[in-house]
Amino acid sequence: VSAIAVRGALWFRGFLDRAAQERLVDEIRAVVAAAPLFAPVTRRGQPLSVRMTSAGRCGWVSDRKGYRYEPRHPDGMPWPPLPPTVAAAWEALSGWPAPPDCCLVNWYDPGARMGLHQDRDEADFSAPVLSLSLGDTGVFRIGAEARGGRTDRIDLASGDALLLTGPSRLAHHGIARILPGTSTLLPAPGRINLTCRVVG
Ligand code: MD3
Ligand code: FE
Repeated sequence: VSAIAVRGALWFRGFLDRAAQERLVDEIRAVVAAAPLFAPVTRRGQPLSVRMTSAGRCGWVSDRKGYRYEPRHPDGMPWPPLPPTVAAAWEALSGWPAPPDCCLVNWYDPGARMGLHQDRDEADFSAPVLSLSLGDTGVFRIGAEARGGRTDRIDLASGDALLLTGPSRLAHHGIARILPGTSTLLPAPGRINLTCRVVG
């Protein structure tokens, strides 16, 4: 597979073919059945517009106590195991000698977005982050490690993989909007993003 480099991030367009995308959707259905999507809120109680769950040894949560990785879902159950298609993508692309600790599942309805932020809740920034996109295209923006400044646009389509490695690992990034009607993979408009992280 060949990659396009954008600000040090490696973009693998169409990494998952349609059959693999369908298999992964089924695997995510099983994850969500075991660990339901929840609506995260900020410390101030403001809802994020995405809904989330996780798979793997730990999961990312945000609530009135703040945001952090936790070994259990907010409802108390352990997170389900990493889906096999996710584990295979990580082995193929990450170059990291161990599996990820967390696969965060973000569900975007057509109006959802994610503001520019950095991912800094992990112990070792030398470990890459891998993102897999399913369903409607997300307009992704990636900038520098420093706040402010310009950002570059990447339209993350269904089946695309993005590897955040090296200098891109601490880049500011976000999802500006979803482009509804750009994919037939899911039964309803929306987007799923999976991010695999080594939490430490
Ligand atoms: C760049 N998710 O969950 S994936 C997140 O599409 C997050 O749901 C977005 O940002 C989404 O934190 C973007 C691409 C991505 C993921 C992690 C990164 C880009 C990143 C970590 C560091 C730098
Ligand atoms: Fe992020």
